[in-house]
Amino acid sequence: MTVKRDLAQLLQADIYGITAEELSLGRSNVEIVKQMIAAGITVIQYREKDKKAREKYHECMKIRELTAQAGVTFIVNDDIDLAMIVGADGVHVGQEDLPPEKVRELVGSEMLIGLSTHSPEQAMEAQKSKAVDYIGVGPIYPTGTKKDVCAPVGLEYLEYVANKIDLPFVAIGGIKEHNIGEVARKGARCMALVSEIVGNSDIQAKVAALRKAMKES
Ligand code: 3NM
Repeated sequence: MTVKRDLAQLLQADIYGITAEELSLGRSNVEIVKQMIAAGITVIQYREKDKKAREKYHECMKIRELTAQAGVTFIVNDDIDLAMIVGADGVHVGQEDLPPEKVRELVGSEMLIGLSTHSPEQAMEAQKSKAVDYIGVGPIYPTGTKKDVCAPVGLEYLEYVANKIDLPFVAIGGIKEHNIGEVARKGARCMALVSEIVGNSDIQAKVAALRKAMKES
């Protein structure tokens, strides 16, 4: 079976960047994406809960241009229509969004579909569905970034996924420089961090420090 180009890239990524303008110390989502690319991040998700569709469209068009130039995989959170219109590489949905099989019908066979999961049952179901390319596994630790998320599932759920689920996965939720080594030791190779990256004034230095902490684990 051939692996989609963007999935192959995702499988190699150590850090998965996600935007959050309200935590970005006054910098725009586009500026943050530029800095993530400069830091060598190869998978970036546009996550924006507060803006209207037109503004999100303009931001995503710019981000698509920047990520395409840099060869970075671009994923849009939640908005399937937006992901399709801007030619994103993937769309990431949650448990309460449209079922992944239905998302697949809309986006076609090439676009990546990511699904947030929070329990072994949800991971099993994602694996069975065949429509999902990768899963998010979290929240590993408490997080204030995602408003409606469940209580932390801890490292136990991560270990379950690392040992029992065949899908590629991204660990998420409350991951910081001080605990990223622990997450790596439990079997995660790709980590998504929001506040720890966008909330830092020197994103390149922070990403380098995160990589070092992962390697030393
Ligand atoms: N999804 P931070 S936790 C966007 O568990 C998101 O599915 C989660 O932000 C999940 O790195 C989360 O600042 C927020 O804790 C992660």
